Amino acid sequence: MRFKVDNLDLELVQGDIVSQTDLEAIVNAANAQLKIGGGVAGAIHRAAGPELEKECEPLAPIQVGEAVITGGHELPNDYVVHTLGPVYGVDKPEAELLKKSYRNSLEIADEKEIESIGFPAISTGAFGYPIKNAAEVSLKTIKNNVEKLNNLNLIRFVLYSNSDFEVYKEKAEKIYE
Ligand code: AR6
Repeated sequence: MRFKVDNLDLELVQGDIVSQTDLEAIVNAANAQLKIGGGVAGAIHRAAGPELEKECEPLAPIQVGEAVITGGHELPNDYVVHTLGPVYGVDKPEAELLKKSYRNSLEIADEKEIESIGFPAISTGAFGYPIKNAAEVSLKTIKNNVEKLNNLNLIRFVLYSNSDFEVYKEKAEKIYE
């Protein structure tokens, strides 16, 4: 599923963030210490190999909403952007912090002249952010920041479950059409 936002393509797919072979960068829903962890972070570190954690070490800890960038190591992608989303019900205001995670991830990638990037649904797993609210915040943040981007021309949401994909699809149709 694809939407045109100015000169940028926004795609929604159901799949695994570590299998996006055509993207220059993928985003990690990281922990503050930038260690392996579970969910997306576990999958990314396992696929990238131990050199990723070594590269991350001097960059940690990161704050909620912050984003840092590393190489992709054994991943098919050149770069990984690591961002720490808010823990729902703990890090407040949640929506502002989630927006910050997306905005900072987009900015750091764009500054590196990256043209294509894939996002998981940050904070919606272990961090408990309700998927409907997270979909709305993330899709609107992208819409509101597109004009500031000089290099990115493809942003892909990679949703793990079919139900998350359906939620994103419904929200994106409202926000982008
Ligand atoms: N590809 C795409 N999406 C995935 C994948 C995958 N391989 N695996 C899970 N998801 P989470 P968070 C979905 O928990 O909520 C970690 O332990 C998942 O279904 O990875 O930001 C870190 O170490 C959910 O919708 O990230 C942190 O401590 C979404 O990705 C903490 O979890 C995010 O789930 C971060 O929690």
